[in-house]
Amino acid sequence: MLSDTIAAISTALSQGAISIVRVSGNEAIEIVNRLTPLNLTACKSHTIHYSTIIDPITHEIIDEVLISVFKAPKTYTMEDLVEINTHGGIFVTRKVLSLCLANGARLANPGEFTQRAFLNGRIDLTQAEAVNDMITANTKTTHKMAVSGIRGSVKKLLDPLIEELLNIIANIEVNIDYPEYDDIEILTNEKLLPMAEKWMNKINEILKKSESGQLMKEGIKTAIIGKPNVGKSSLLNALLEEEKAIVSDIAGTTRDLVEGHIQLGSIHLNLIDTAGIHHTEDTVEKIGIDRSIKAIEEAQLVLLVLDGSNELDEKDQVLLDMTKDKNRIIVYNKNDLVKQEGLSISAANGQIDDLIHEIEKRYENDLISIQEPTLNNERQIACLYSAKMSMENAINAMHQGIELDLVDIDLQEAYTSLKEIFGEVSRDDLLDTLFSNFCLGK
Ligand SMILES: Nc1nc2c(ncn2[C@@H]2O[C@H](COP(=O)(O)OP(=O)(O)OP(=O)(O)O)[C@@H](O)[C@H]2O)c(=O)[nH]1
Ligand SMILES: [Mg+2]
Repeated sequence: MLSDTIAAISTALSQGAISIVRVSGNEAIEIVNRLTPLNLTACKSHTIHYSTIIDPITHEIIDEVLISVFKAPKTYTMEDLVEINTHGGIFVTRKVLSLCLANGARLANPGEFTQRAFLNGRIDLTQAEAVNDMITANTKTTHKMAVSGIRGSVKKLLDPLIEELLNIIANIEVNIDYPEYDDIEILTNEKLLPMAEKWMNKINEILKKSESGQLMKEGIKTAIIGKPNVGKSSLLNALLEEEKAIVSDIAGTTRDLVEGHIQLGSIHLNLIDTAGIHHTEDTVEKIGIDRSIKAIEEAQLVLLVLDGSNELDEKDQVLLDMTKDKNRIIVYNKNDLVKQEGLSISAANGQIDDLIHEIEKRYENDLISIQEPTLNNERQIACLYSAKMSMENAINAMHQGIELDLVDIDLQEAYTSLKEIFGEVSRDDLLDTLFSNFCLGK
């Protein structure tokens, strides 16, 4: 598969000042050479040349261009790579690409340039993923994570742990082959268990920070809940600073979930305004209420709104009970009418600063922990998690005095899971799916 030469438009396909057509593979230089009067084969690597692209059949000039020549192996893909900067018109860019394809290149799949960089060993899988993260990053936090990911932060983070794991495995294997300890129990208790437990602590720490990182990256699923008319939709609008949801003094105004996104400093909330929860015979309202209950279950943060201008009743109590185990913030709304003890706001008047401070305070630690290196996505976290599970099995086995060659199997599994993070033991179909999420030409 790597023997063919691929081509694609690497810039967005819309009108712009310039577009780039990228060609990579053994024949990249030769193919583009057929389209230009320059002698590209004689050009030095990492040089840029002003020239024209000419249709070799009609001899028509297609565009004046800049051609960059990068010779293997110091290129993005580690293959010969040519980039043609065309004028940024859709027609001309497509024409240049089609000439490349007519002269021996194959259209690249999404992400295939980066996939080649990975398959040719220039970057590991976490770095390849970070390339995509960089393209999709839209906040300071996601950008920062992408930069460190591209620079190999995950490898730096996990290399010492891989080393320590190998050390534990080596200790076991030496003792299986050349038992220096007569009593295996002494070896496990004095040497292996403390090493394994120390390792586990570090893994747990990384998992915790990585989960915080994910939360900051994906945004916190936040449900605004409460009985009808307490001001949930008013609160959504106040947070979004726009009139997104309908507000009225009729109980049961909101019947379906209304969503919005806000950025509070580095904290990103995915907000859902829900239908007021109460007992009703109205079929449509009932469906809305079922959705509200589901939204509460899925929420990572619940903003429970109470009407501070009225006595709490059993409907409020039901919601207080329903959410008691959730990560929740209780807010008394309508403090312009009556100000209650506790966190109080006036959603209708946009007086919600205290609530915003409370949210910021709650996620302060998550923000601090993402200043440190973490894993960068769910796939990596899942691999590390399975490494942790294998180590947990190994530790349990050691505690039970189970034979070391069996413990060794669990440890080998932990090692394989760690290697999988870097794509060193990945299945091809998994890799294909992963890279297919990339842009064309990347
Ligand atoms: N005085 C006062 N009234 C408010 C405040 N916030 C909301 N209201 C009023 O309360 C009523 C209900 O507001 P909504 O935001 O529609 O309440 P809701 O909780 O979304 O109601 P449902 O969608 O029916 O469940 C409206 O008349 C709002 O103007 C506030 O801070 N002070
Ligand atoms: Mg509403």
